[in-house]
Amino acid sequence: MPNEALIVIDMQNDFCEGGALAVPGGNAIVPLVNRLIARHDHVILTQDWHPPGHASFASTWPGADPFGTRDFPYGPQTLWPDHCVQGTPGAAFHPDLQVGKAQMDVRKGFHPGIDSYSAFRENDRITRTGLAGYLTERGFKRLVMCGLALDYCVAWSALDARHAGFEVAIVHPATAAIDLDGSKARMLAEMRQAGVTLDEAVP
Ligand code: VGL
Ligand code: ZN
Repeated sequence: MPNEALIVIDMQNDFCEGGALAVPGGNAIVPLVNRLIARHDHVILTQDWHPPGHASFASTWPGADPFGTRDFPYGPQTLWPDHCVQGTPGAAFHPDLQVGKAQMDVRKGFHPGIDSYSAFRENDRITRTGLAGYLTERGFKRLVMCGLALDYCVAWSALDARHAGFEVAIVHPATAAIDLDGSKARMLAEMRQAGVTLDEAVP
């Protein structure tokens, strides 16, 4: 479809088994994501791309624990183990990911004090990545999403894409979830409510 783009979210080493913030099942979806890449004409990749000492890292705050919550100027923010530090092997794409035909690579989370789950809007919900403008200028209307993590970066990206007026379908088997404190069920419900389609078959 000429007006459809595939958005592959954060298929980086740190989110796969062996990485700093490993999502269970991350490695196993690589072949499915590659199949989706092969079957789409327009492929866009995203990368979580944090500077060292990023505010979302628990290690930045003395006494704080990973997976805890801290109040940020923009609201409560989950703290994570250090991950996807700019230019490190953990921030690189999974070595088996077929990245060659990607037309765009969106990096997010590089502002030192703001986390960014969504590929469109950072966690302050104000700062833009520029992706909506890019997709609009290129005339895309329908977005197919896959990657990591289903209940964080994929979900937030899908919700923001709906908010920006795009049709959104997630290929459920080509995702994997962190599932922290019920986040998976919560985000699946929010996405359905927002009109995000969850496809159970991989085309
Ligand atoms: C992500 C937590 C922190 C994700 C990124 O890609 O889902 N999750 N940074
Ligand atoms: Zn991150």
